[in-house]
Amino acid sequence: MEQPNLDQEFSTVNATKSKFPIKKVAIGVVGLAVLVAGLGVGLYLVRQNQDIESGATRTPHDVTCPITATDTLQVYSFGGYGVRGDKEGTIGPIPSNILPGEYKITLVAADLGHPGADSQPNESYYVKFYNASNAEIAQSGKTPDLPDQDQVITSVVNGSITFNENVTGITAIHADWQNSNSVNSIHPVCIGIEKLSEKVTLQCNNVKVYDKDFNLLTSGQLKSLSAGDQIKVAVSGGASSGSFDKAQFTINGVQRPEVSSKKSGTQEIYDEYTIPDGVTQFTIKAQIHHKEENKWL
Ligand SMILES: [Ca+2]
Ligand SMILES: [Ca+2]
Repeated sequence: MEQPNLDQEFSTVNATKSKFPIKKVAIGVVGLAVLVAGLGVGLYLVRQNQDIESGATRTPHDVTCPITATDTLQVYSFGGYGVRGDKEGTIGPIPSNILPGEYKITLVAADLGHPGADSQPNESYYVKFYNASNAEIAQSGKTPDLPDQDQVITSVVNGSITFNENVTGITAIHADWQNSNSVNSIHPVCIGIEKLSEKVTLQCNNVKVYDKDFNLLTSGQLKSLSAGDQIKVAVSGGASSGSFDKAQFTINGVQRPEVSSKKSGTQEIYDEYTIPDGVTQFTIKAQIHHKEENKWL
C-alpha cells in the first residue's frame, strides 16, 4: 500500500554556459505510508523464576508451573510466595516482554497446605498488566476458589484479552486484597500468556538516492545529476517483527523489476539506475515487501 506524499522536489537548475551543455535533472523523493496490520508471528523472551520478594512471614511453595512455554506462549513465574486477603496481598510487578496483541490468559494457583483445618472459600487472585510507564493497562479475570481438597488449580481466566501497548510488568493480587480481613491464603504460581494474534506495525521509509558508490547524495548533488550518471535508489522498512525481502521502484511512472539486493550492512533494498537522456525531472516511488506478512507497503 502506498500513499504518495511528495516530500521534496528539486527543480531544474540553469546550467552555466558550457561548450558542451549538460542537461541538469532533478530528483523527486517520495515518502510512503504507514500501515498497521494484524496477525503476525514472533518469538519472545521467556523469563521465569524471577526473584520476587522475601519476607519472614512469606514462605514460598515449591510448585512447578504446569504450563510449558512455546513460541506463542509465554510463561512467567511469581516465585511461589503467597498472597492473602488481609495483608501481603500482592506480588510484583515482575518484568515481562509482551507485544501488543490479543492473548489468552491462564493462571495457576496453589496451596500446599490443603486440605487444611479451616475451609477458605475465596482463595483467588488475579493480575494487573502494566506498561513501561508503570501505568495499569489491563486486568485479568480472577481464578476460581481453590477447592479445599485440591492443592493446585489451573484456570483460563481470559479467553481473549487485548493489549494495545507493550506489557512490561505483571502483578499478582489477591481477589480480596484491601476488601477483606479474611486470610484465604493462595499462592500465585505462574501465568501463561498465549498469543492469539499480534499487532504488527509495518512502515515504509523514505527513498534514499546514492551515487554508484553508495555515497548518499545531498539535495544539491541531486540537482547536479546529469544524463548518463549512475545512481542507486534505496528503500527500507520498519516492522515490529519479521523482515523485508524485496522492493520495487517506479521512476517517472515506469515500474521497474523487483529487486532484493541489500546495501551492505543495512536493510536497505536498492535498485541501480542510469539517468537517461532528455529527462530533466524525476519522481521516484518505492514499495517494499514484508516477507512474513506477505504485504507490499
Ligand atoms: Ca478454598
Ligand atoms: Ca489457603
